[in-house]
Amino acid sequence: MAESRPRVWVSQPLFDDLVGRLAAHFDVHATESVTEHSPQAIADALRDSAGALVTLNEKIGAAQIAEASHLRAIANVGVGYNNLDVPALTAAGIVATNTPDVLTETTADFGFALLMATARRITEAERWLREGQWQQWSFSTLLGADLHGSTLGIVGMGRIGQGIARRARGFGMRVLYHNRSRLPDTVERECGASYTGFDDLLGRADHVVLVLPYSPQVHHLIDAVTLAKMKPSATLVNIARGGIVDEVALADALANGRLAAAGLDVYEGEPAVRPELLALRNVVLTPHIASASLATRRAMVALAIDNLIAALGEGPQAGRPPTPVNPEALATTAGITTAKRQGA
Ligand code: 8YV
Repeated sequence: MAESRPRVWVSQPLFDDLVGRLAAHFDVHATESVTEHSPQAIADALRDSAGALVTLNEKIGAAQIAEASHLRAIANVGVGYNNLDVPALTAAGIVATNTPDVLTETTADFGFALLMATARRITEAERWLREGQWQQWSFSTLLGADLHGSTLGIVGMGRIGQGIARRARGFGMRVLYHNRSRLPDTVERECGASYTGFDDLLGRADHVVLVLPYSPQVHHLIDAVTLAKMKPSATLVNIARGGIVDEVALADALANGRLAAAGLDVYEGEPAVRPELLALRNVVLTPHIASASLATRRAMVALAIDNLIAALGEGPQAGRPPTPVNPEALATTAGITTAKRQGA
C-alpha cells in the first residue's frame, strides 16, 4: 500500500502557481476563498496536518495545536509573527518560520509614501477635490508640513526602519531612531541616523514612524501620555501593528489639535476600523498593504513555501528552512526527518 503523504494546510488563497509546488511533496488542503477561520476551525485544520502555510489572520496558540500531534512546522507569510505563540510552538517541537528581507524595500517604500501622503494631505486633498469643493484657487488651501529639512523619528530600527532612514536621507531629513539596542556605528552612518531615547525622539521629531515588532511589552506604547510628548504639529505613521497605538487616544489627539495628522496601515481590530478614526479628515487610512506589491507578495509566499518544504524535511534544504524564528525547535524536527529518512 502506498505510504500516505503528510497533510499540509494552506489557510488563505495565495498564488496558485506557487502553492502548487507543495503538491510535489504533500497532500495539500488549500482554502479556496478568503476566509475568517474561527479558533476552533484552525484547530480542526491543524489536527491532522504536518505543516501549515498561514497569514497574520490565523492566530495559533496552545489551544490550536493541542490535538495536532503530527504538526511539525508553521510557515507564516509575513515578517511579523505576533499571530503565533512561538513559546507554545517551540515547547511542542513545532518550527515556526517568517518572511524577512524579501519585503524590506517594498514596505519601506510604502512607509515613506504614507508619510508623504499624511504630511502633505494628499488623500484629504483628493477627497476635497472630488467632492467638488475646489471652487476657487486659494493660497492657503490645504497647507501641509514639509518633509525636507524636517526631523524624522523612527521607532524600531530593524531592516524596514533602516530602509526608511535611507530614503529620508535622500529627502534631506535629519533622522533620529530609537530601538531596543543601538545599531553599530557603520549602520548608523550608512543610514545617517542618530540614536536617542524614546521620549527625546518624541519631543524632537516632526514626523514619527512606527516600525517596531509587536509584543505585549509595546502594547499601546503610543497612548495619551506619549502622544502628549509629541509636537502638536507632528505627523505619526504606523506600519507596524495596530496594537502599538491606543487608537482612542490617537483619535482624541487628532480631533483636538494635539497632533496634526496620522497615517495608519494597521489597526487594533483590523479589518474593523474605529468610527472615531473614519470620521477624521487628518488621518490617512490604508488596509494593511505596506508589503503589497505583486512582486513582493509573490516573493513572500515563495519564501514561506521554501521554509515549509525544508522544515518538513523535504527538498534540497531538508531540515534547514531559510528563515526559522525558533531554530531551537529544529532539533526536534531534525530527529523526525532523520528517522523518516531511515525509514522509521
Ligand atoms: C503581511 C505584514 O501582509 O509582514 C508583515 O508582518 O504585516 C505584512 O507584510 C502580512 O503579515 C500577511 O500575513
